[in-house]
Amino acid sequence: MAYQTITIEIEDYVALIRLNRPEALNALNSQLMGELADALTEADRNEKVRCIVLTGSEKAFAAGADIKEMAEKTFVEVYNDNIFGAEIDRITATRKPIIAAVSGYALGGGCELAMACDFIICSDNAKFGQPEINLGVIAGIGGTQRLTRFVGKSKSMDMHLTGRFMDAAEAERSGLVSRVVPAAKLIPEVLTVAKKIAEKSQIAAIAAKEAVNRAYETTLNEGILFERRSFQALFATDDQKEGMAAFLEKREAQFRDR
Ligand code: CO8
Repeated sequence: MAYQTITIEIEDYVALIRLNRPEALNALNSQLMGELADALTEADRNEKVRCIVLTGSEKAFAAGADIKEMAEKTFVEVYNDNIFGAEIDRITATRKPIIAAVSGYALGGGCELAMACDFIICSDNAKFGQPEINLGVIAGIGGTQRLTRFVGKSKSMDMHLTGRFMDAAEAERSGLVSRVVPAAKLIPEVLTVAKKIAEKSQIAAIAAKEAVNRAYETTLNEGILFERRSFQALFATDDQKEGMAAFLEKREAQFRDR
């Protein structure tokens, strides 16, 4: 499918999706969110894709929702359009692992989009923030909930109430990102991580993603039971037999997603 606001390259079972509105620092407008949701749905169905990397430019992952598109809207319009609601739900419904590779600004909806991915690797020039309060609004696609789960109440309140930015070191220290890498190496490093994930059993990768996400949706006991059932169910797969046999035979496993 031809997209105008994003680009996609698929290589070695990894889809690299780039937000591509450089004139607006990749601000998220309706077209971009629609195209991104479509691309992720497509990637989920594509057998040539086993892991997805979502990135922006060196200067900006995304500087937020498009303020020009939103500025004149009324309550009735944003309510009736459910602005970005359906798209972010489709994005988080993606079953295959998605890594956000963040360089530069990840602000407002940009920070929220990064947090809607499975984990974030950022470059040392990254800046995260929820500055919506400066515009007289608040986060609208999960920021108050997801940032709080990532970094805790105190830091989340600080970010949402002051609108200040968090640099890469603080983001790593507080658990918002899993790794920080030099800006020039961001994409190669993240692609290496993505290729490593792409080599795993796809069934186990999706089960791991579902189980970790359960930690945010349910009680500890329910989550542990969900994990236990998924673990047990994986013994019905050929990949479990192959993975364990390969270990015992001291060779690389050849997973076949069965
Ligand atoms: N929307 C639209 N255009 C933008 C945005 C944005 N969020 N951010 C930057 N741009 C545009 C600028 O207008 C400018 O365009 P032009 O050259 O035509 O004037 C171009 O990108 C370059 O930007 P700057 O000249 O401002 O670049 P600087 O390097 O000086 O500054 C900043 C970079 C600090 C990132 C600055 O651009 C900035 O503060 N941007 C806005 C950040 C922000 O407030 N983000 C939050 C937006 S609100 C939001 O995300 C709500 C989420 C809820 C989503 C659910 C409902 C939709």
